[in-house]
Amino acid sequence: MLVTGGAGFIGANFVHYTIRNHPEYEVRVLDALTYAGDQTTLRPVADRTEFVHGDICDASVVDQLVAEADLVVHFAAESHVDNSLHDPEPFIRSNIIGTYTLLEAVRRHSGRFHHISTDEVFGDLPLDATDKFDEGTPYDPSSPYSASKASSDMLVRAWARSFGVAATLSNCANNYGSYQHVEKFIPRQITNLLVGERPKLYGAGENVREWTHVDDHNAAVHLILSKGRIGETYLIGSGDERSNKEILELILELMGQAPDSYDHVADRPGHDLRYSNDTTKIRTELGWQPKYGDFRAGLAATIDWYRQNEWWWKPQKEATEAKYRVLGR
Ligand code: NAD
Ligand code: TDX
Repeated sequence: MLVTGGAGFIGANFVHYTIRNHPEYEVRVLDALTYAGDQTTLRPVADRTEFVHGDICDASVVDQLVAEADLVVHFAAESHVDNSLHDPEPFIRSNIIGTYTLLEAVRRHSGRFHHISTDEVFGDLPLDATDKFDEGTPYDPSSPYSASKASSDMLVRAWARSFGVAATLSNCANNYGSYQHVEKFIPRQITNLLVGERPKLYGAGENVREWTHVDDHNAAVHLILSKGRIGETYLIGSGDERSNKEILELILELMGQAPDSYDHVADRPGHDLRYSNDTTKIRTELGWQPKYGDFRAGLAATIDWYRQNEWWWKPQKEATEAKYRVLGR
C-alpha cells in the first residue's frame, strides 16, 4: 500500500491505524515533508513502514512507487483554507497537478486508487437549515483550497470513467484528534491556552462544522478499500454539528478557563457557513458507524494529547502564529 501524505495529520493516523488493525498490508509512505509534514509522527511505526521523501508532482518518483504498489491511498494535499487565501499556487500544484501525476501512474500500472477529499467541495449550507450534502450534491467550492480539491475529485472521476482506473473517492467532514497541525482550529486554541495566549475566534463564531474523529474517518477509508464499489463516492461524517463558538467554549471549560477568555478576530474572507454530510450511503452499503460518539470525551482526550506531547507541536507553534499575524487573524 502506498500512502501519499502519510506524514500529515490524517495520513499518519491512517498509517498508525493500518499497522494496528490491518497487518496484512505492507505500508510505504510518500511525503514531501512540507511545513505540514512531520516524519516524527511516524516514529512509533517506523519499523513497520518504509518512508520515501518525495513530491507527488515528481512523475519519475511517482511512477516507480506506483508500479511497486497494489493500491494507492492518496491523502497528500495542501490542506489549510487560510493559507490558500494568502497564496493559492501550492494548492493548484500539489492538489491538482499532484493528483493528475498519481492518476497517470495508476493508469499505466493498473493499480487501485482511493482519493481522500473533503465536504468543502460542495460549498456551504445556510446556518438555519437542516439540509445536508449527499453524493449527488453539485460542486460549488468557495476557496482556492476547496476549488483545488474539487478539481482533483473531478480528475479522479474522469480517469475512472474514461480510462477505467479502479478508483473510489471519499469526502469527509472536519477531522479532529492527535497529530493535527497547530494551524487548524481545535489544536490552535488548545495550544494557545497551553502557551498562555488567548484563543482566536473568527467573526462571531457562528459557523458550523461536523466534527469527526480521525480514527472514524480512517476506519471508513478501510471499509471503502475492502468493500467499496469502484467508481463510487462515499460521504463520511459523524453527524455531530457544532458552532465554532460552542467548540471554543467547551475547550475553555475542559481546560479550566473562563468561558469568555478569548478574542474575536477578523473573519475569514468567503467563510463557509455550515457543512453537513448525509452519510446514509456508507452506513447502509458498507455498515460504517462512528465509534467516537461522545465528542466531549474525544475532545478531552485530544486536549490531553496536546498537553502530553508539547515536544511534537511546540516547534511549529511560533511560525504558525507568525503566519496568522500577517493575515490579521
Ligand atoms: P495535512 O496538511 O496535515 O497533511 C498533508 C500532508 O501532505 C503533509 O504531510 C505534507 O507534507 C504532504 N504533502 C503536501 N503536498 C505534498 C506533495 N506535493 N507531495 C507529497 N506530499 C505532500 O493535511 P490533513 O489534514 O492530514 O489532510 C489530508 C487529506 O485529507 C487532504 O487531502 C485533505 O484535503 C483531506 N481532508 C482533510 C480534512 C481535515 O479536517 N483535516 C477533512 C476532510 C478531508
Ligand atoms: O483560529 C481559528 N479560529 C476560527 O474561528 C481557526 C484556525 C479557524 N477558525 C474557524 C474557521 C472554520 O469555521 O474554525 C472553523 C474550522 O477551521 P479550520 O480548522 O481551518 O477548518 P476548515 O476551514 O473547516 O477546513 C477543515 O475541514 C475540511 C480542514 O482544514 C480541511 O482540510 C478539510 O477539508
